[in-house]
Amino acid sequence: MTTSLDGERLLVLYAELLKIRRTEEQLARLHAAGQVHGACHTYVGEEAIAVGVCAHLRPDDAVFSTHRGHGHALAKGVAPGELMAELLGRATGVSRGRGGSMHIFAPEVGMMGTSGIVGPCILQATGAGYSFKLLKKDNVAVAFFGDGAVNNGAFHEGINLATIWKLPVLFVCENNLYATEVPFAYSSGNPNVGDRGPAYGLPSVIVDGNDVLAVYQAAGEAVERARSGGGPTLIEGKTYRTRAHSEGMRDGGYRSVEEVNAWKARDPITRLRAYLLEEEEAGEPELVAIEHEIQTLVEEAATFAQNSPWPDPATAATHVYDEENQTEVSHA
Ligand SMILES: Cc1ncc(C[n+]2csc(CCOP(=O)(O)OP(=O)(O)O)c2C)c(N)n1
Ligand SMILES: [Mg+2]
Repeated sequence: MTTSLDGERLLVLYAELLKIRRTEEQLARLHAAGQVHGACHTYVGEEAIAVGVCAHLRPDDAVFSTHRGHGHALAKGVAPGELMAELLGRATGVSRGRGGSMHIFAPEVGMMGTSGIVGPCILQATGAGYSFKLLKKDNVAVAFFGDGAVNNGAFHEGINLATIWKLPVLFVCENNLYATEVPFAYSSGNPNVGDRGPAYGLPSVIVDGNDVLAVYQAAGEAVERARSGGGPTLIEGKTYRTRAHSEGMRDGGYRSVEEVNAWKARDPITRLRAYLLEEEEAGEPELVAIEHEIQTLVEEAATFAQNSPWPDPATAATHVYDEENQTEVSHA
């Protein structure tokens, strides 16, 4: 690990990683208690990718995410309480309790949606990049996607268009080695998604996705290139999810305990913590204070979510159409 970031910025990254981890652990407990309605795919072990990329983004930059998108939403600025309330189906949820884990939308902070469909986020980010270019804005669009998306046609179509039109897009592949229980080694002849970039004429980089500083560095260069008209970048982060594919699912038979433990030993949060202490960027009391602060934030978020009202059944048909710009339609 190495960086030119100052101590203050490093502690922000540390707090962001912890915020995602503790929120996911809390959601897992709520799921086990039967309080989460619908699926819950946690991002535990992969936090460094969302944090390292989103640290460079502005609220008006657009993120398009996956089924494993809580970390992207939190890193982009969605409050833990609104995220948890959404998974609990409450009216205070970020999508007013209508969407759940895979419909997290918060356009006010540029969170343009988690999604239950694997692949389209690549095309949506390409489209957003195209609109930014047409509008002559210096915004960037980011697609986060898993290794399971890269043999979908969306990968080829989105990446090719973005490259030839030099669109301001970051294609961020979170290669956690499995698509549910299918090893990437089985579904691809080349273990490196990043190796595909040169075939498209697309700048590409492969990084240790469990090293937030390496991700931060690669994403910084990619965002700079995109904002200055240099076009897209493909970033492959090698990472690993240390919980089951989805909460409540079995987690055996397709990977070994030894493999899981080897990756747990490369935990992105533990590694940054050790780096901060070794490099004397922070002392133990400072880190413990941040850990308490995040613990409190997440506990309060859970209480907020659990105490929030259910949506009023009378409002079931609202938020379906654009209510602000409705015009009367005559059926005469
Ligand atoms: C188009 C499409 N095909 C199949 C599925 C079923 N499915 C849900 S998650 C998943 C695996 C995705 O793996 P990956 O993209 O590597 O993400 P990860 O779960 O590893 O984060 C699949 C195949 C889907 N949701 N959408
Ligand atoms: Mg995967």
